[in-house]
Amino acid sequence: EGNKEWMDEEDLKLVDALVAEGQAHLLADWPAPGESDDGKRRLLAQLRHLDKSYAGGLVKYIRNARQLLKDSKEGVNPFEGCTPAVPEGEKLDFGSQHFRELERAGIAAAGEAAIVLVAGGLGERLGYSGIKVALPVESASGMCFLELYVKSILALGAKAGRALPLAIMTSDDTHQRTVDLLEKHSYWGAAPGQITLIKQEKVACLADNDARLALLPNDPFQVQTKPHGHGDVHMLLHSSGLADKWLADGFKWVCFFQDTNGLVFRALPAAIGVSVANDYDVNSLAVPRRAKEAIGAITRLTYPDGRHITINVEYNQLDPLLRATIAPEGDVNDDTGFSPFPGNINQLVLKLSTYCAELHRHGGVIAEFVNPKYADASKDKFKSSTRLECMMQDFPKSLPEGCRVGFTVVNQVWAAYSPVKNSPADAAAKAAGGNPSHSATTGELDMYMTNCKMLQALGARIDGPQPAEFNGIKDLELWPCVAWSPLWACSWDDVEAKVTASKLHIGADAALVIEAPDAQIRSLDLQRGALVIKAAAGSQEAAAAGTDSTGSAAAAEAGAAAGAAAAGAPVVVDGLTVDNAGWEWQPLDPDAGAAEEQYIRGFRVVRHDQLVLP
Ligand code: UGB
Repeated sequence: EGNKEWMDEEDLKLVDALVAEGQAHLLADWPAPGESDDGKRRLLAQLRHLDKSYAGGLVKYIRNARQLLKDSKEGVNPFEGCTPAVPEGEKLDFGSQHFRELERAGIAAAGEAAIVLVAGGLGERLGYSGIKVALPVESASGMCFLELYVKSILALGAKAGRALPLAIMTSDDTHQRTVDLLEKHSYWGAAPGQITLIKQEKVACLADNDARLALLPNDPFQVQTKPHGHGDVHMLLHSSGLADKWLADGFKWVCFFQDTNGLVFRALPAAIGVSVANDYDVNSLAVPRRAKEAIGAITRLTYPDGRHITINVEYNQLDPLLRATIAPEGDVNDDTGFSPFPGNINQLVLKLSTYCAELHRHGGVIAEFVNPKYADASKDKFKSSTRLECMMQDFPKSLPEGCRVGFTVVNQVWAAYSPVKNSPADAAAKAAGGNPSHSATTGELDMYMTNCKMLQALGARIDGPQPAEFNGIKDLELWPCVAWSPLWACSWDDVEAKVTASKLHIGADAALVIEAPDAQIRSLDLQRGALVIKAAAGSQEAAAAGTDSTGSAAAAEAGAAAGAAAAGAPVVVDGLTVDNAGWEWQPLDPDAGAAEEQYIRGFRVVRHDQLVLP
């Protein structure tokens, strides 16, 4: 009691409210005033911080937790009475005429889209010590994920003649390093204020079924905290005022995506096109999913009262739900080799007016859940403290009846979703079990495959792929290592306009990197080796003839032979044959040291020689 005398009014109010909510233990062992006062102030400051950073405050958090812990103990099934079914949605073939029409429509509408990246998670599963958005998407260009995303948004904005806003959700684990990365690269040319960082806070851990907050075992003046999940993004877009600002600024769509899918902007514009065509309030991008694969499943649920929603059901809940209802065999592949339930990839297109209205209704706190690890069957004790969590894809769960919720499946997984999530050991095990490894290895190889298949579909002659094995992941396909900046091409139409595909040949061992935004490839025989078309200040035409076999020194000659054009003119590759020693994707020697970025891929790129233009 003596300690209360030095507390200010705000502390007192919070302490009284917490004690009334069963949290007296937080202060029960406090020594008399004058002893450990710094520690006590530290705890009070933390409690105030936790109170402010949760919509409704700590008391609301504790009440929500108590109810969810009770439900969990009693085994309440969140899908009680629900009948699942395979939902109907738009299924697209990457690059088909229909896909390209939707992509065109989506790019036109992207001028009215705000973009949100959730990047508060650390790569613990991946075994990478840095922030994941700093990882190279692939080694040919070395472009990191954040650069790829920012440049994609710049490219879409340039088409619309408008700077598209990007919000990045960070956490204490990732915030400073994300700021540093952006500043180091001068935001890759984004306009001042175009990128906003919103930081999620951790939430208090819970020690028992009464939702008593857990103090750290070695510090009686600190509550243990853990991440609340990517669902925080909705609360933050509301509390920061960003969602409302975008609506007021005339934006119509808000698109969400996760941190390490280099292919996200290959499918997102078409998904925006689908949203426009169907006037969807919510549209989730999805890919074919193998039964039991550890990604959520888009499912149509019908409640006993006839209501129905189309929602993500996490993979560990889908199988028991199916067994208990329509399919005693559970989640199994059909004759397409995939589960009939498409896989959620957490790329969402939401109608901004509906989104903002919902945020005002519930503050952005959506569908929390708790997942305690119980010490025994009595479910009275936890093995370790737990906390409430939430997922961004659960947003539609609270939507009112009548909202239009759909999804868009891209039938070619390799063109839409290849995230970097798993450590080499986990990745190899997943691959051995017939599942996508979602590794740094496949994240890189799938970029090359997608780029090559796009060029091939447009009429280019692409050799390969070559069989490969890296990090114990067998049966990989190493396509020619083709990478380009989104500022060069961010759509099928861009690629078609900038490459005369019928006059392009790329050999199986070749690498091609296109950075120059206005580069044109009119005729290129990249027989062997590496070609880099750089975005140079004062670009010059590299209309080149003859054969390069001596590496970069030949570039000047090649340019000079064709007569270098005025500075600033686009690089035009016309009549160029390239044959040099190139780059080698060399499996790592397990006994030799390697950088983390190489280790998680299982290879290093040895750069023997290259031609650099201009
Ligand atoms: N993230 C945050 O920003 N904050 C957090 O507190 C946590 C994460 P994970 P997860 O695509 O394979 C999701 O950990 O949550 C960011 C879907 O729920 O990579 O296990 C983090 O930085 C699941 O349905 O994924 O699983 C990252 O950008 C399925 O679609 C993103 O949230 C699965 O992804 C995802 O975090 C999948």
